[in-house]
Amino acid sequence: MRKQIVAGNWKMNKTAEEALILASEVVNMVKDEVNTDVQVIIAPPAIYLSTLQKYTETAPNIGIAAQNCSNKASGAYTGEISASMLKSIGVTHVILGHSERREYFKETNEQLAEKVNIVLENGLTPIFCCGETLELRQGGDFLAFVASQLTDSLFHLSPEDFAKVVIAYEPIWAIGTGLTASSEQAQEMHAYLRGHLATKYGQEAADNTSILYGGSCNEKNAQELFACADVDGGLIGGASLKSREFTNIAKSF
Ligand code: 3PY
Repeated sequence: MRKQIVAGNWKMNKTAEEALILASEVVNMVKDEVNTDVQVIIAPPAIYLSTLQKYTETAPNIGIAAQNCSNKASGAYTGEISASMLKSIGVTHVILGHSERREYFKETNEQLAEKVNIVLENGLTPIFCCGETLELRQGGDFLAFVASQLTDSLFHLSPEDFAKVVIAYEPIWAIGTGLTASSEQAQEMHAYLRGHLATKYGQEAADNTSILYGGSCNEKNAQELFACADVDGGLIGGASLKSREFTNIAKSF
């Protein structure tokens, strides 16, 4: 059985004090209200990971993710943070290939394949993001495009390593725009991607892979999205900055 997961991507938001308040509220609400079968992950800015990790380790179903990491192991890479550093402070997951990193920092599928490798080598779980632009969706070739992101960055993995990966489908046209994919659009893509995974790793492995939906997911639409057969939770942007709303989303299965 695959895991149900709700991960909050805080992006570049919150001061230190605000981050402490948000994390402690989320952890307390999740402990009190969310089914322990649901895995909840917060992904604050890297500067807060070490402090906030202490909060998250108080519950087994709460994890903490970095929003990115280097594709290099160590060395003269000014400003970068390595997977082994993240591991050493108790981080559990790393978001990789978010469309904002692909767009503003020009991350390529090849670099992301290296990041996936280094994250796995350090015993962390990659949350691998994929998704199409509005032009691609309107052009009709969007299913194959998103599948190729998985092929290029993940299909070199052994079945054992692949089994540790979480996938997040985030249509770029739905990120920060207030537009959400309809549940039919999300289900179509998730089912297609699961079928694509099955061609490489077999149906059982595909069925065991959690595929999250991201892109303006909020407390109003989460229930309908999470009810789709192939949607296993969400990667939440703006709505993860409000403890009440984020917890409500985690209760939407
Ligand atoms: C969004 O929902 O806007 C996101 O980008 C989540 O990662």
